[in-house]
Amino acid sequence: MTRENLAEILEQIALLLELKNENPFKIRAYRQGAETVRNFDGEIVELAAKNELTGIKGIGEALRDKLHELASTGKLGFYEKLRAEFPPGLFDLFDLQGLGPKKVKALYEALTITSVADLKAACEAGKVAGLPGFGTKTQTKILEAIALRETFADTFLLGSITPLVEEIASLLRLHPEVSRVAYAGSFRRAKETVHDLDFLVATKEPKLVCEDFTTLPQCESIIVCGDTKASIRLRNGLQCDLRAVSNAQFPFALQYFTGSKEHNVAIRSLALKQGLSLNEYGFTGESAGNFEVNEEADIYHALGLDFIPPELRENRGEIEAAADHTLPRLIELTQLRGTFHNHTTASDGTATLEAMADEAMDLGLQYLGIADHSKASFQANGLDENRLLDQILAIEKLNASYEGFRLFSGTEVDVHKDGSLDFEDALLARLDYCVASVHASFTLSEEEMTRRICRAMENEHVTMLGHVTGRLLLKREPYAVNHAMIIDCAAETRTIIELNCSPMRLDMDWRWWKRARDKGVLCSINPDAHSTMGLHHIGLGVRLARKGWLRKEDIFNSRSVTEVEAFLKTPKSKR
Ligand code: DGT
Ligand code: CA
Ligand code: CA
Ligand code: ZN
Repeated sequence: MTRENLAEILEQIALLLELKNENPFKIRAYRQGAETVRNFDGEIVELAAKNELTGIKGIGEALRDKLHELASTGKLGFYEKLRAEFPPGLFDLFDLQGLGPKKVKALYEALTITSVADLKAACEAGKVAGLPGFGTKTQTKILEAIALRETFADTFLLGSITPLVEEIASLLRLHPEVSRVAYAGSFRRAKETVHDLDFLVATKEPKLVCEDFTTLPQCESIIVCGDTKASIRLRNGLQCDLRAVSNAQFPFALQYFTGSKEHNVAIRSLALKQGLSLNEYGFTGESAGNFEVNEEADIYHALGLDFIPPELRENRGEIEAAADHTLPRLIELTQLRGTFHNHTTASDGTATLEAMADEAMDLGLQYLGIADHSKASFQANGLDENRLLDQILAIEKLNASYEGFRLFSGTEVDVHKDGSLDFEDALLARLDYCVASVHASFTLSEEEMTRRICRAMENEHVTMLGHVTGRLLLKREPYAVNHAMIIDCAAETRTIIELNCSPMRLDMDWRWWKRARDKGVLCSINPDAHSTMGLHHIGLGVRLARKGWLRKEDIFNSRSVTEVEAFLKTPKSKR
């Protein structure tokens, strides 16, 4: 049982109770319980197992008993009984973009839809459009969501599988016959989404380690188990491959299985030109004996290259740069001094201003930028002018009480369809900074959308552009924008572009950052946190910034609080 398991089960209970039309207060208690569990400052699983969760705000008696049962036995009778009242396929419906409990309930009751397959058939037969609250537009949207789900059935978000990867790697490290452990593949390269995980171990007992790999607690089924490799499927559907090699082969296998394929092809042909043949086991060829390879870096050095960080291995110029010794010195998490674009309970966040600030301090940050939604985002409880003014005062007051830390007051102001902003300039001028984001009217043409966003960036008060394309990885396609023009406009107007590091956004996409950097555009690594745990995504953001070739000097929030204050006070044209 992990913290996330506990929280998810509480959330599922809330959904089930909603399906059953239960008392809304009861439903809300479970939902809040899930958030409390997620954000709890302490070893919540252990405390629950020992039944020591007393006097915690947001966890009443009933919830405490349930958490205790879950953490100590791994099961919850109440939840299982509740689940058994509904067909299991029903839960998949909640994963579809745009389908909440109310809609799922209506589909279930009116059309006895109990699976995604049922829903697809009903939409195709035109039955869903006729339901109250649905209509043809919703029906088409549901079909699109189902199609996306089918395309992405075997694709996972980098950010959401990271804890799982760490867990498996640390279990492998505990194996007495294993001397080295690494993960390779797209995960190591920090691709925003991955298809399968590739683990690698050095061992003298490959067969035994492969067999033990198939008995990991996370394993649901065994795909293959051989003498030197094994593949398993985890409970969440993710496939994990393991290769067991000798200690001498390990660096070569790590280089090979990290990929990308395109990078490897180019590296191998470079090796051939030097009379070396390279594969996953080692060097062969006339000059192979000249090199001693203990680490992966030794392979690159043998070829006359600087070590290439895994994030860059996409054959997009990194090999040439490594040969010229001009690889960028990539940003590191420890270099971040603060972060921007964060929400609080004032709009749709789950943590208060104070709690967000405390978490940022715990993370070792010097400053935190708040940017709650503006009034046009009414679905996210966006702030109107008065509430924003109140927040500015609350932040001033808090700042007076801090030493060595400060909050920056900002807004995530909606960009209207025509590119105008949801707040007047006079109000924006009273803020420390402003993130401008598109949250509605996604279907404009590329030209109109680009003009809309550029117009927002031309505003003197817009410090940074939020999530450039609005994409939700595996859920919602990006809206059409011309990245090249947006980057040019950002450079011209001295507007920072954000790297939104919410796991499902990772927007602007890593493929565009080098271009932005070369035009002098600054990047702000922004978690878009809606909870205290959300702040922890800055680590994921750093991985993607690295993948985008960004260095410390390209990252706005690597600057000290004094530098940031001075920057924000300077008119855009002089920055
Ligand atoms: P994905 O699709 O997210 O799992 O992406 P990768 O890159 O992890 O791909 P995967 O798991 O199929 O293979 C891991 C690495 O192994 C890949 O990045 C490069 C290497 N590799 C696999 N197949 C080939 C191949 O046919 N040729 C070469 N040169 N390398 C390969
Ligand atoms: Ca892979
Ligand atoms: Ca693989
Ligand atoms: Zn937003």
